[in-house]
Amino acid sequence: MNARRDNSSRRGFTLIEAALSLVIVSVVAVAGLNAVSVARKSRTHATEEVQGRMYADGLLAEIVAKRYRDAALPASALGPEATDDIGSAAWRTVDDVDDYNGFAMSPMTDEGGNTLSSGSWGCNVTVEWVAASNPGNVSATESGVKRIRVAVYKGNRVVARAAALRTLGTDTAMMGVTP
Ligand SMILES: [Ca+2]
Repeated sequence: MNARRDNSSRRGFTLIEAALSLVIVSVVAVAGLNAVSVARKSRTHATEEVQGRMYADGLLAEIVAKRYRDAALPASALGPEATDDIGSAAWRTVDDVDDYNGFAMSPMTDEGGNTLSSGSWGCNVTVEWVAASNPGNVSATESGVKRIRVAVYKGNRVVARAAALRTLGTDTAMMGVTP
């Protein structure tokens, strides 16, 4: 009698153990899958950040290579002049740094209109006058210094940012032209 009771209680305990084991295995499996998913996402983000950095640096290099301001209309406001075409043509017909103010594109293309990315990539650009003594302060009027900021995104995520200062004096030093 006693022996039978011992046997049945041992069998019941084993069932509880089995149930607990299943729960533990499930929890461990879910945790493992989550860890794999997080690692994969982080690797994807790291790869995208390298790619985003290339797009941002490439576009910034294109912009800073332009003249500081329009040669024919040096006193014009920030942004493209009537003779510039930065939006509708396949290629960008621009001649100065601030023609890119407000510029946005998706997918990424080079200056000649060649596609560099899928449609999930894009960017936007801001060009502002900043105080010569403090490039962190935006200036409402011509200061001789322009700050160019490029933000590259993929989907809804800003992947890379790049910025540079371009000065009026650089036109003479770098290009041999009178600004
Ligand atoms: Ca222009």
